[in-house]
Amino acid sequence: MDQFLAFFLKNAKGMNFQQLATEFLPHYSSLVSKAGGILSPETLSNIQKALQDGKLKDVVDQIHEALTAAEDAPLEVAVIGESGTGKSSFINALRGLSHEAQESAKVGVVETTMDKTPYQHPKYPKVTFWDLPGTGTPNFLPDTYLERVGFANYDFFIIISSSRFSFNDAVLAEKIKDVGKKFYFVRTKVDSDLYNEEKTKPTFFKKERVLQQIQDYCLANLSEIGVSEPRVFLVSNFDVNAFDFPRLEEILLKELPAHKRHAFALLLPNFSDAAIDMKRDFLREKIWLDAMKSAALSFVPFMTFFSGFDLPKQEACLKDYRKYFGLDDKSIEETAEKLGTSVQDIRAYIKCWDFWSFVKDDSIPAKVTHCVESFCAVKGGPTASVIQGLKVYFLRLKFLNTVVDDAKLLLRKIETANLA
Ligand SMILES: Nc1nc2c(ncn2[C@@H]2O[C@H](COP(=O)(O)OP(=O)(O)O)[C@@H](O)[C@H]2O)c(=O)[nH]1
Ligand SMILES: [Mg+2]
Repeated sequence: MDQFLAFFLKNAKGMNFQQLATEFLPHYSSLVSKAGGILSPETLSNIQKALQDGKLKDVVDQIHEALTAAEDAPLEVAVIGESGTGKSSFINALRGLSHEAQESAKVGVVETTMDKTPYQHPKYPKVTFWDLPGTGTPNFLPDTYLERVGFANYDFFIIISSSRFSFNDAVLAEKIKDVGKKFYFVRTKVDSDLYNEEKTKPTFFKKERVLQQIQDYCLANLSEIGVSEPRVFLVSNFDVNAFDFPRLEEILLKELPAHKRHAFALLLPNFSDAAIDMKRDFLREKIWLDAMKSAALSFVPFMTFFSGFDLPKQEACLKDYRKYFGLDDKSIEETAEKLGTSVQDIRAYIKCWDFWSFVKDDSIPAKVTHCVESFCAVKGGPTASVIQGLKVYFLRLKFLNTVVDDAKLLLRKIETANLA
């Protein structure tokens, strides 16, 4: 990452725009998460063209627009399924809430209403999960259902079942496809299938075989009712780190439009190193794009970016990162309770607590100096805005890496406590 910034500064100053355009895409692709990045193919080609033409102001505008769109993007997820299949539990699992949490969707309540119910994500108010009326009720009218629930508002649909998918589910899937939206079949409660199988056939029980059977059965069931090439994910709402839950999250991310990925990536619960790394990749991309934007801006006449090294802004950024990784005050309190320990005890071994230790960190100015050395060699010294931009860049990377390490450390503690 740092090499490209140094390379960018040097070549922008030397006006080697062709070089910049050639190196930009391969570098960007190597940087982003395996689920894809924040920039759409269209934005990427616009940036490449602007670099080629030496129009650095256009580069700034393209990155700025993409980052703003990513930050403002609402995400609306529709969850459909018959009553009792685990819709509410699935929504709670994706929202990272325990089923007993106050703001959680009520579990085990028989549906009495035909209305759709919105559940806002507790940390990301722009993300809403919609518990839609079931397809199994006599009132289900496939021809008008999608209109009635306002299908155009949803980014994608999850169709849930805990046994066989119904004919109505298939009709609905077809209709969702016809209106150009994506849908995913989720088969819940595989934990209890496994439990029952093991209880009834202890000698022959093999977890993988049972899961394969459920998968085959779902696929046969869906093709029987007319869904072509269905994708089925086997999950337990009690364990989002197991079975197909992580794969489902990754595919949802991949298939979202670029500007919506950011919102979804941040809300993924922190239940595995892979989920933590995925989030880290999105935030790292954002840090890099911000740095690239401020670097480009420093070459635009009369536009010198000088919001400066604004400490409260940096402190707010660290706070956000802590929130994304479950290290904010409220989450730490909940984790302490889960671990049967105190907040002080957790604070003693995580490092992302002390903002001032980051500000005083000597390695950051050293990195900035190293990065501008090659740039200075071209002609003249770096402008103050370049130095400030790089300082922010290295500081935020340090925040991020520290928060990620802390999140993983805490995850290990939770895993150990669960095994004990
Ligand atoms: N074993 C198991 N039980 C589940 C799972 N998901 C939901 N349940 C249980 O199934 C019942 C119905 O769940 P709920 O989420 O209220 O379903 P809804 O009516 O579709 O919203 C509750 O008793 C849940 O605890 C799961 O993945 N595994
Ligand atoms: Mg429910």
